[in-house]
Amino acid sequence: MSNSQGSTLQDKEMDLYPSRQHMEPRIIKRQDPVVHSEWTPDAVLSKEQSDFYERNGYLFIEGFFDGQELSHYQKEARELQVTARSSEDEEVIREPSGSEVRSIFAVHKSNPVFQNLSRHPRLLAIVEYLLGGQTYIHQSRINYKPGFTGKEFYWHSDFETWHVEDGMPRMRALSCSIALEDNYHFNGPLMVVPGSHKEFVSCIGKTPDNHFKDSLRKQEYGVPDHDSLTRMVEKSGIDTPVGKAGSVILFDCNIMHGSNSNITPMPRSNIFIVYNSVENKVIQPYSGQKPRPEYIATRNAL
Ligand code: 6CS
Ligand code: FE
Repeated sequence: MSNSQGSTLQDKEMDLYPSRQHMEPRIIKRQDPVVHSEWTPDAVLSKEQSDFYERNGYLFIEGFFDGQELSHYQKEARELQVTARSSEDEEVIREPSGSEVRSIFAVHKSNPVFQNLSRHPRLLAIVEYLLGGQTYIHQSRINYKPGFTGKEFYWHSDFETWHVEDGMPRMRALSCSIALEDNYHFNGPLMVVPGSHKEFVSCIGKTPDNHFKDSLRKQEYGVPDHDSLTRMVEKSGIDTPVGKAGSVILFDCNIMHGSNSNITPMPRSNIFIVYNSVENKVIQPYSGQKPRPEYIATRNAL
């Protein structure tokens, strides 16, 4: 493909995954690997784990953190929650109706404890294996999902948003969710559609300006149409990987996922860290709109 100057467009600049551009939803086949390394016997994941991630788009690891290390993260997150209640910082996102703290963004930058956690060698080794080399953090946050009032996250592919709104060219990123509380099937845990990471659902609707101001509280654009989601769930079902505090879920940037609200008394807080390959740094948003702020999507990495 050529641009107006007649020079060849780089792969990176071509929109391989157009979304929010057409009147009808469509399915685009994934054009990128899922596991970006060759498995060898000395790999940090077993062959079964690596194959499971490739096939299903996620991997659940029970008891990844425990003991004092875990208590340290839990205590720090609770303290941040208390401070955030009376904070005016833009990094603090509130529930859609009400003022409870929903998320705190960029904790890997603002907080030394979570900065250390984001560089945890055992975790990074797995991330680097899956993404095939050096990475940087595209986004981090604590999601609180408090008891009684925590609201849902509607179905979405993270990559759809990161591509359209942040300019992430390819599928070479993943999220790591670290449970700070025990996750049950009833307190609004992560739900994933296994295998959905191999198809990109191109969504309808044009992104409103400054969409992030609403979408982080309640996402309404960049969500799949009912028919596509129904087809995906009929084909593969829904998994809810749950376990004790300290468990970790790694999930591919394009897996279809969401979570229900939490009307139980048990909060369900977790830390999300999004790693992206240094070979997949963001360019201008594919929507042609203004990029989102640095605390939501890193543009000045390393
Ligand atoms: O905006 C983001 O980057 C993330 N948050 C939401 C609610 N949807 C897309 C993505 O996971
Ligand atoms: Fe998400």
